[in-house]
Amino acid sequence: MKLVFFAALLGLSLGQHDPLTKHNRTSIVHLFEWRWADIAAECERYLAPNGYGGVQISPPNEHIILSEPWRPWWQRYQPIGYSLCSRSGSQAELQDMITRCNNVGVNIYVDAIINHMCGAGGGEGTHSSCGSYFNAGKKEFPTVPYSSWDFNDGKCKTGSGNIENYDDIYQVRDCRLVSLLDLALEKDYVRSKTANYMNTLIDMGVAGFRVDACKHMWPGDMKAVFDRLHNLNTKWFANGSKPFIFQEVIDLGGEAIQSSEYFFLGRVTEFKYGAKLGTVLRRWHGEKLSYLRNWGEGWGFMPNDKAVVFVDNHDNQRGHGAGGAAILTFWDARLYKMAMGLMLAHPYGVTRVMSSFRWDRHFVDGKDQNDWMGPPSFPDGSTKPVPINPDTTCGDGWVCEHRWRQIRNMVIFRNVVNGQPFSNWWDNQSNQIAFGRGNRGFVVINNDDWNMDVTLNTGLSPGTYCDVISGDKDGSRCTGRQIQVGGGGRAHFHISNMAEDPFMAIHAESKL
Ligand code: AAO
Repeated sequence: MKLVFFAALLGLSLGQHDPLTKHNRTSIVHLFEWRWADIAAECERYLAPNGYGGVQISPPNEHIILSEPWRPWWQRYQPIGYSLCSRSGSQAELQDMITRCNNVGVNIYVDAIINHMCGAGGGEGTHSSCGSYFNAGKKEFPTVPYSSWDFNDGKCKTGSGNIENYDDIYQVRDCRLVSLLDLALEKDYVRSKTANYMNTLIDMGVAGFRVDACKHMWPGDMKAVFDRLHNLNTKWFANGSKPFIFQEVIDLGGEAIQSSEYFFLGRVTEFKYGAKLGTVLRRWHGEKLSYLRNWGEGWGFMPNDKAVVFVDNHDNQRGHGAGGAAILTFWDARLYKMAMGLMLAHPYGVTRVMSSFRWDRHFVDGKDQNDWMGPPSFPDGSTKPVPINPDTTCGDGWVCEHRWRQIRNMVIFRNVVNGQPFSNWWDNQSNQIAFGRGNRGFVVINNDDWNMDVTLNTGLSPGTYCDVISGDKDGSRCTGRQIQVGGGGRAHFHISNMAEDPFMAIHAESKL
């Protein structure tokens, strides 16, 4: 009896850690600021056929609309209410996207903002995405409705009302994050409103949530909200499935609040991962690829089964959040592809791929003056669609890293090697490394300033394999380089340090 009880408890907590991706697909892509109509099309025409497991979408709730600066991307992190019209589209378009993505086995994860509403200086009026009236000064959000009773200000003890010191956990959780009106999640009323919002989305068919700003909420309050969540819609998910929860907590070490406080609620974003990987690939501070032999928990990262990992995110690719200059992004394409290749080949964590838009970077004293710029838009501020070029890339300023051959093929690699152990490590004690995943896949990387010429144990069965970095397997031939694996699994690799992409990857399904 006791055993059954504990098993049930365990099942409950495990539920929220499982992304519930389908068809052995393993990675999530963040289609940052995409319109719902474009995501729906992308699920059908690209994500499902190329093995993506799910999409993190931008916040779907009603948000403030700002003119100074003009329509910044971050206006969507300032909720006005929980109606479902946003810069990405209407509620009908949202439902259509969820349905169409689910129908092709691609999950939708919602970026949920339950810590706060808009900034205290957000003004009064109807400048919100559904046109609802609000008054930030009076803390009135009639569509929810929230009033001044529902905010934390009484509890916050700083002079400014804002978080001033990240070493004081009371400030971090009871005061305003960059002046955003801080909801009193200890109140049953606020818990029920936020849970209702999330339940509406669950009932519409989403698979889970990226929960924003979790460091700024008490884990106990969050538990009270999550305990009210419905199981997933049985039209697409097994009976009794719990929503996947991954929490944004920035913990690079050295602060009072730690990621581990949130493990019991779901997975947590591992920000050390991208910061360290960027440092290693840039070869800063004497770091080398050969040190990645014990990458993962060996580097002081959180437990594998708690982590969501990524090379960059929508904040730190433009200097917000944490990670600083080490973070690799599409702007550093060559190193970025290597970092993505490494992440996707390595077994640690649930992997998230970033898909960005271009903006006019303009650095003054190391700070990008245009870090606020929103997605490609028409003069009226509405977001542009994502056009697809004949060569499968995206147009109009949409970067679509997830469509880059090297990244897309490594997403497939990760699916092919899913469940296989980290194996056959090799390094030259410098910046040339190789490793495999059991007998299903093998990667080789050269980030030294000289050529690589080695014969290695791949663990793969003998045969001819297409390198999926320089090309694809196309029927019975390779469009890029090919690798001969001999008896005993040995293969020769030559990688020039001048190669466009100085790394190679082969796997069981790239065999001719
Ligand atoms: C905008 C304006 C503000 C204005 C506000 C209200 O920029 O000037 O006051 O509106 O009118 C996004 C944007 C914000 C924007 C906001 C609302 O990034 O610029 O504010 O929308 O429109 C903290 C949080 C973390 C948060 C991150 C940006 O802990 O949760 O700041 N990320 C999420 C979202 C993000 C969003 C929000 C939250 C708000 O992903 O897009 O903001 O919904 C330390 C702390 C971190 C802290 C950072 C940055 O990090 O540890 O917890 O993140 O500071 O403040 C080293 C340290 C590292 C440290 C870092 C930076 O690397 O090791 O720990 O330095 O100091």
